[in-house]
Amino acid sequence: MTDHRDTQPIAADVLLARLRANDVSYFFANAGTDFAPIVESLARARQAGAKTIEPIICGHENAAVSMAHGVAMVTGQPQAVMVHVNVGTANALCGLMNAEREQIPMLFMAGRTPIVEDGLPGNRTLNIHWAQEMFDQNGIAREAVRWDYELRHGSQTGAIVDRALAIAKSPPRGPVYLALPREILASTVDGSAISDPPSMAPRDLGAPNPAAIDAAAAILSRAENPLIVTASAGRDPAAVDALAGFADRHAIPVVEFRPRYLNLPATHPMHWGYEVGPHIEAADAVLVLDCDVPWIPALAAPKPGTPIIQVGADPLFARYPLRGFPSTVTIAAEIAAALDALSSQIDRRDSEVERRRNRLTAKHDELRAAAASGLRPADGGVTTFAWATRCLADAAGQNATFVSEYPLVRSAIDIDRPGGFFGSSPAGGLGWGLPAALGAKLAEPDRLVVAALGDGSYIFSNPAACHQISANYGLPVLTVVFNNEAWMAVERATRAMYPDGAAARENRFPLSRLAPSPDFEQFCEACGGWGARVDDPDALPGVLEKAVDVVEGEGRQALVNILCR
Ligand SMILES: Cc1ncc(C[n+]2csc(CCOP(=O)(O)OP(=O)(O)O)c2C)c(N)n1
Repeated sequence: MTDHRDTQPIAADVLLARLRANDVSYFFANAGTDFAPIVESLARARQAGAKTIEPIICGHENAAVSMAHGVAMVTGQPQAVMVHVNVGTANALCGLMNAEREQIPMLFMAGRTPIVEDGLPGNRTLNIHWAQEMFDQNGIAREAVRWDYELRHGSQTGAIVDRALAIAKSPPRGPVYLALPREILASTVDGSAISDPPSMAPRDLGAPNPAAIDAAAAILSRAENPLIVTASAGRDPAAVDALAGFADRHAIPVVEFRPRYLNLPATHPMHWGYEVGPHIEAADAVLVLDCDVPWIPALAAPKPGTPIIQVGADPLFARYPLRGFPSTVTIAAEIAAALDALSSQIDRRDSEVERRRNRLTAKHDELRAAAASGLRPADGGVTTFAWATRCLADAAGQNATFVSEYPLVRSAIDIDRPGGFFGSSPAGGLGWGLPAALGAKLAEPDRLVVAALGDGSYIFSNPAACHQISANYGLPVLTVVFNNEAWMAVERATRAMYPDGAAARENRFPLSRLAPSPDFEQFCEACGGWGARVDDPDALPGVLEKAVDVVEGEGRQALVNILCR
């Protein structure tokens, strides 16, 4: 029997070894004929008892790429994904777009159809090997990645893996794409590359520019009504503490606008909720922290001439074709570093700050009281998204991680723990939430992970693939479907554009209903999980508690299908 130690290494061996050497833990794979050298390499390593990267079989590419996203959003560490040639790339593209816009590092790989028609190990052997070749396979993914390459020679493998990961980890972080021809993966190589340490360190942002910090501090020192707006400052958990300290010390309110992370604990006295519209016009300075869209210009905007400070790894979002938000001072920096530097430069009298803090805290209390009132539906009423959120928050508790593909009503749930909340990428590619939650569970197996999804989003996630992965790898996640039997976003958009239009007048919106609604709970049950469907708002707390018990106590996945509006 051949064994890892007495067989000449192939490029696939180097690829897998170098992923491990770069601290990549998982290899999310949706395989095809292009994988033969990878499969062989994993089998050889297993027979030799060698440690390898952990392969995770994913029944759909969207699950693979979104699980890698889920692990990286929790740990900050890029993971590896490999899919089948051009067609697998196409299936994964939506997830890649999500990852790119949310600055999620990832090494995304795809086979490339064999280069030659015969004469080399790995050459073409199936009819698909002709039809799957493209003039530019990488071009499918190029707009959604930071860098791409096709491996040309086995001897390049180690250096290319190192380079790909160094680029993925360099801010603004993001996915990179590597195409892998079968002959190259199968080619024999010098084995020393297997044990080499990584050869390339990622770039970091360094200290923020002192002149820009001074200019920003001067603006904030003068302002009477400054406002902080953020979506993703909490991508770095250290920034949550930094922001909490900064907002408190200088008495500046914070709005989490369409947040993708827990940026500031909901109970922090400077937390002003999740809507920027009511506050933006009164602001006389705006500090934008890692936020691609700090307000919606067509709805409400700062007064003309208001100084705006934008901070982030890519503060002007250079990869967005159009983004016109002014930036009086632009600071490329990690959020925590920028806030620390700013904090010591802001100069305002303590008594003024104290007065402002009292006023802002009163407003915070008022906003929270308003959000907490009237959540419970009246007798005979239907379950609302806000009530479902409240019940879910109570059942899951503060230690849970919530992954929301839109439905969680953030003002109805107090999340205080950095890393306790993850929201969808602004790219908005649906189908992310459930596999991202599976990735979060893989990263933190002892934590309760909740996937909160619309019925539309759940269908987009390829539920059969996701529940099968959950069962296969022992990843019990609580899935909660906020089921309004519709694509309500489509209805809302039509109402907003045509408030008196034909669809609104008739209250019938073509292309937005998802009825009849399947018994989604049975999808989970079909994979050994527990499921329930509930429409009575009073029964909801009990059902959710039971579901949490199943996940936590029995280690089984569970799905609660909540009929709600
Ligand atoms: C891949 C993809 N296809 C289509 C859309 C367009 N889209 C945006 S929201 C939405 C409806 C989502 O339905 P659901 O999850 O049930 O949430 P609801 O709008 O009902 O609250 C659709 C189809 C999208 N964002 N992503």
